[in-house]
Amino acid sequence: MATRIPEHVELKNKPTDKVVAKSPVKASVQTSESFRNQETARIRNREVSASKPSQNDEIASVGQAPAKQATKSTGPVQNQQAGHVTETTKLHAVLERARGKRMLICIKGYPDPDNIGSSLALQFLARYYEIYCKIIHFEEISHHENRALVKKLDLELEEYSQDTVVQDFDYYAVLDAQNPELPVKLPPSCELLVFVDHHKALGTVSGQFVDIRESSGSTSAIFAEYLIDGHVKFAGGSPEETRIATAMMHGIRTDTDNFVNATPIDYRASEYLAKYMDKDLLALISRQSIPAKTMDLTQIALQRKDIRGTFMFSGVGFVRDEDRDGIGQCSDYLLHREGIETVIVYGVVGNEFIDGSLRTKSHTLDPDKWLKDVFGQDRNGQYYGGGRKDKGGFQIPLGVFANCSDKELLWILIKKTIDEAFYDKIGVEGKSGDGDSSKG
Ligand SMILES: [Mn+2]
Repeated sequence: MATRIPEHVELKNKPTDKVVAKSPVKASVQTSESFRNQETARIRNREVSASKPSQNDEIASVGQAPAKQATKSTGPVQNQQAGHVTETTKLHAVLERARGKRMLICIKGYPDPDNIGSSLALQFLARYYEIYCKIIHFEEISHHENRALVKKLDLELEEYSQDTVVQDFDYYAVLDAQNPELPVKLPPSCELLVFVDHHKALGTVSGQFVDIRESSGSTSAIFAEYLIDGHVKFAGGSPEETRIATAMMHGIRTDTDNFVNATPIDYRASEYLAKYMDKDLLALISRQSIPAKTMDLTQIALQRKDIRGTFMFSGVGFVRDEDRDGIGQCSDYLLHREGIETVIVYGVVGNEFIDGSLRTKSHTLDPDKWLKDVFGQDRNGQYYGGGRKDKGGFQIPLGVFANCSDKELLWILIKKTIDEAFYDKIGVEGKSGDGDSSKG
């Protein structure tokens, strides 16, 4: 089980710190002077409408006074990061070349506020170039907050099914995901047009526009930058813009743990989005109660906790598919325990996968590397786990073991295997006990 990743595999991923420079952006983007001038002219033309709705006193306490004119040069943060304007220019050039075509925006994994917010932003930008977009997702929307987001914002997202027609799309986009591989086959002529993310990249990504920035706490913040710096901005006022801004703000908020892990680009984005979002709506979306199931799961996780030094492991057994997010919420909660730096909660979800969530406040543990070390890759070279700064997750298919008729026995087997992989990694010997084995 604990397939060790050979050192060289790990190294392969190391240089991705500088992905932006390395990614093979195939597109020969012509950032010609004429294009720039054109862009500047368009910005000037739009300034008036873009800065119209400044309800300045309404703007939340994001620190900086709101920019009075939405020109490219406003805001001290922006000046420090002048290089990013280039990315915005490239994106607009790529969209311009795809004018009038059809693009599928694919949400990989479970739809969450950040990938929903970014998808809406891309759809908004693409519409300016008359690119028809359809947003699809492959997994069910499982988190109660995310269901509320989609419902309250009345969003049109399509869950992929066999009836979904993907044949007539020229391009696709993947946002807020570590790689662009999709669970479905698109026609060979369908090209990756846009790939934007803030996680550590897995391998190299070949797309016409690739922007991977680990320096950002969220993908929505990167998209806000395209709105701020580009010539297609929110004009304010339309219900659609309000909805998009609200979703993006929610995405930034959740991905940065309520701004605890926010970076300058997240703050800058929030300052901009605050002008257009609906505060009441945001409050409504984020103030959902904790489902009873998650409470129950947390209780189980506490009962079964296994503390090893600063680590806490907990196997919660079989979990229904729709309660999957409870595992992550459990880990969040258990991390509050004094003396614990890293929490991993795992269970069998939907009798299909062993699904686990890692949370850490350790300064030295890198969740991405740690989980990849522990579980390795499958035959196709896909890692079973991964993560970012302070959190990670893993998913291991049960495969044929899903058919085991003795679930109790199966769980003992799973728990023993998983626990031993963890013990092996942290260098402790120990029996995988079922109850609280917190001996320190
Ligand atoms: Mn994200």
